[in-house]
Amino acid sequence: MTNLNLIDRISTMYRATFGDLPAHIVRAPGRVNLLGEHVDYNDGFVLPAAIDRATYLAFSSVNARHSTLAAVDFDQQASFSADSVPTKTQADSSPLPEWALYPAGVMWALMEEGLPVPSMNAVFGSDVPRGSGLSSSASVEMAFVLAWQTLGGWNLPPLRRALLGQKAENRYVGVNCGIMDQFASACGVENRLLLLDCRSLEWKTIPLPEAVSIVIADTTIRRKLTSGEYNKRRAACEEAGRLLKQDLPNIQSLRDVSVEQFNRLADKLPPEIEKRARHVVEEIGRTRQAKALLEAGDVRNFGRLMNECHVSLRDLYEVSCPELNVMVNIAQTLEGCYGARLTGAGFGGCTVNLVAREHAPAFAQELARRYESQTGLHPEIYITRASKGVELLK
Ligand code: NG1
Repeated sequence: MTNLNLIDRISTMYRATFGDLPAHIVRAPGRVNLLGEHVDYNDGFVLPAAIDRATYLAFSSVNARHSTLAAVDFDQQASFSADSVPTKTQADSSPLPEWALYPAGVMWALMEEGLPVPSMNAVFGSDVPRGSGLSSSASVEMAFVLAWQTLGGWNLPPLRRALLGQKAENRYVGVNCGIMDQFASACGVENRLLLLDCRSLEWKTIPLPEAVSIVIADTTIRRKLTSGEYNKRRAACEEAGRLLKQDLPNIQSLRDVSVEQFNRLADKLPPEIEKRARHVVEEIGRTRQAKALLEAGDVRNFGRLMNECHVSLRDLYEVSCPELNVMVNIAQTLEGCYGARLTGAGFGGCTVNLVAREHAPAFAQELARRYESQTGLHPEIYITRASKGVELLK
């Protein structure tokens, strides 16, 4: 579903800022992950979908040294060029504002690749909530990669564009994320889930049964200090891999350890490392089962895997928080709910729920009502659909 209101806002701001109408408009979706959490950086499998919330970018090429961007959501402008980007500064040598690191990082990654990156005037805005596990940053990156591709006259396949966005986020913004977010935003297909092997980067689509809806529930808790905790989880997984390699010399990462092997060797690991690694090994096991279940239309058993995933993220990986647990616990008791769990990195943000389509509106209403009465917080609930990946609308 295209957000015509937002397109109108960015176009109006574009005209107010630059004096004419934008030549192009790009839409780049956020994503929700149905299964395979915290396994993208362990070479595992993930099962995300692009969603119908997106970043919209209005832009035109400009014959100037600097690109000038305006962000409607921040009501701010930034301006940078090939010369200022490496030092994360603007045309006037002041530091880039945080939101501008994403487009500037994309410019940096494209330049590193030797791709032409013509200057642009641009305005962008997003209806993907920030910091809620729906990959608003990846959607901004994918919007700018496609914008510069449009102006630069080069043409890369979606997965290559996703890898460039990930490089921008890892090496320029400084967030050590896996490939899942940019992949989903770049490669989304309507009404399909995407199954990605994060090692080989092979992927296929799996139909989402007609009779189910994806419902996203935002706890409104914004994660704090996440990157520190996220990096600690990554380090624990690497440490587990290193220790298990003493008995399993052929493994490259936790992806190569079966549940049986892990059970046999688990007591050789320090307790906290064991819990983290158990989540990863078992979660990869769950994603291996998911494909057959979904292809057979067995939503009930797929939903059971989602519920198990939440318990594992809560008790073993320890990335949940009280509000996420309240949201999931309520959801799992409501009519029509097949599965519910936290989605994304955790520590706040959203849950993802698979709900029988006919029950979805009542589910959303009741979930909001009960969550509010238990926490005093007013949640946002979206009934969403698997949508198309990044696209040029105009
Ligand atoms: P979110 O919560 O959307 O930021 C993060 C990582 C993903 C993945 C998930 C956990 C970032 C930007 N992305 O997602 O790569 O590791 O956590 O599965 O940190």
